Amino acid sequence: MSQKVALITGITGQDGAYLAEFLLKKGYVVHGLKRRSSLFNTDRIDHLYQDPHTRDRHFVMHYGDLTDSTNLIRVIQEVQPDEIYNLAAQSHVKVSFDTPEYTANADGIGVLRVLEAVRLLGLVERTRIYQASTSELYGLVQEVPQKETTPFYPRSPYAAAKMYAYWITVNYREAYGMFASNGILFNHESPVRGETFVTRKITRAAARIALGLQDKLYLGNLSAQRDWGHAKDYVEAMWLILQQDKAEDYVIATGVTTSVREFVRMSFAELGIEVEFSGKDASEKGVIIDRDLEKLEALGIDPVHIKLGQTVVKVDPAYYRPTEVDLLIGDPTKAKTQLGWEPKYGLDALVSEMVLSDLQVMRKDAYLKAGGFDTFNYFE
Ligand code: NDP
Ligand code: GDR
Repeated sequence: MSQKVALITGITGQDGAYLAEFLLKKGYVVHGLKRRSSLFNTDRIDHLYQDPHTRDRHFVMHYGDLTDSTNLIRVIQEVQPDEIYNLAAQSHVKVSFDTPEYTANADGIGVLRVLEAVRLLGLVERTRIYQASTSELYGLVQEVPQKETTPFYPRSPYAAAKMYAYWITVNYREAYGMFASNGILFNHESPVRGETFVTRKITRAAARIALGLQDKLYLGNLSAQRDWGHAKDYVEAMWLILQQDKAEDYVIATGVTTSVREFVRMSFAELGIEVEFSGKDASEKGVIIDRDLEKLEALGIDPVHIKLGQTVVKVDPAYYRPTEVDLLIGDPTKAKTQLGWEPKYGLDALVSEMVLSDLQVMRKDAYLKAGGFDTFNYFE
C-alpha cells in the first residue's frame, strides 16, 4: 500500500507540531503550510525538519496563508493529500476582539477556501478534511456538560468565525458528499502551548517567580472554568475522526472542569509553593502561605525567592473580555464509544509536565541573569 499523504495547515502551532509528529510515526508523508514571518516561526517543529536536498522526504513545508485562495489551490494541487487537517487560525479569543475582520477572514472564510480548493481540483473522492472546531462555539451556557447536540451561542469574533467554519464544513459534506468532519475540541494544552494562553502564562510565571525572575503574575477572570486536556491526546482524536467509515462531528473533552484560580494553585503547588486567594473580583489576590522546603530542594530552587506573605497573583481587568465564556465542560461519550478514544492525561499530569518544562526553560534565563545579561519578560 502506498504511503498516505497529509497536509496540515497551522503546522507551526501547538497542535500542528504534535499532529505532525504523530502522523510521521504512523508512516505518513507530512506536508505543512507555514506563514512567512520576519523571524523564524518553526521552533515547535524544528526537530522534524528534513533538509530539502534529502531524497524521499517525509516532511515538507510550503509557504502559504489561509487568506490566499490561489496559494491554497496550488499547494493542494501539488500535494494531492489523502487527508487535510485544517488547524490554521488566529486562535486567541481575546485578540479576536482587536482583530475581528482578520479573524473572520482566516478562521471563517479560510475554511471555505480549503473546501473549495478540494472541490475545484476534483479531489472530493480522494481527500478527507478535518476542521478544527472549538468548545468556544457553546459560549454562553445553554446546557452542561456540552455535547454534539448542545446549541451554539458564540461569545467572541473568534467563536462567530468558527461557527461559520463549522457549518460550511457540514454544508460541503451534505452538498457535495465530501468527507469533511468537525472535531469540537475543548481546551487542550502542553509545554508548547502559546505563552499568552492562560495555562502557559501561569506555568511560565510560576517557574519565573520560583527562580526570582519575576515578582507577580497579573491575570483576568480567575473564576472562568475550562475543561483542560493534553494536546497529545487530542491530536490522536483528530486522526481517528478521519479514519471512520462516515464523516461526522465529535466533541473531544475530558469531562472535568477546573477554574483558572485552581490551575494557579496547582501550578505553584507543583513547585512546593502554597498559594491562597482572598478578596473579590478585581481586588482578589493570591498570596504565598506556605512552602515545602524538601520539594524546593529536590527541584533545585533556592527558597530565598519564596517569601511567606508575598502577593504573587493580582487581577488586572485589562485581561477581562468584553463577553466571557464562564463554564466549559464537555461530554466525550460519542468519541469514546464511536472512535474508541480515551485521554491518557489527567489534569495533574498535564500541570506537572507544563510546570517542570517551564522550570527548565526559565533556568536558562536565570543563568543569563546571573551572568549579568538582561532578560526581558513580555508577560508580567
Ligand atoms: P496555535 O495558535 O498554536 O496555532 C495556530 C496556527 O495557525 C499557527 O501555525 C499559525 O501560524 C497558523 N496561522 C494563523 N493564522 C494563519 C493564516 N492566516 N494562514 C495560515 N496559517 C495561520 O493554535 P493551536 O495549535 O492551539 O490550535 C489549532 C487549531 O485548533 C486552531 O484552529 C484553534 O482555533 C483550534 N482549537 C484549539 C484549541 C486549543 O485548546 N488549543 C481548542 C479548540 C480548537 P504562526 O505560527 O505563524 O502564528
Ligand atoms: P480560551 O483560552 O479563551 O478558552 O481559548 P485562554 O487560555 O486564552 O483563556 C481561558 C480562560 O482564562 C481566562 N483568563 C485569561 N486568559 C488569558 N489568555 N490571559 C489571562 O491573563 C487570563 N486571565 C483569565 C479567560 O478569560 C478565559 O476564560 C482557547 C484557545 O485555544 C481557542 O483557540 C480554543 O478554541 C479554545 O481554547 C477552546
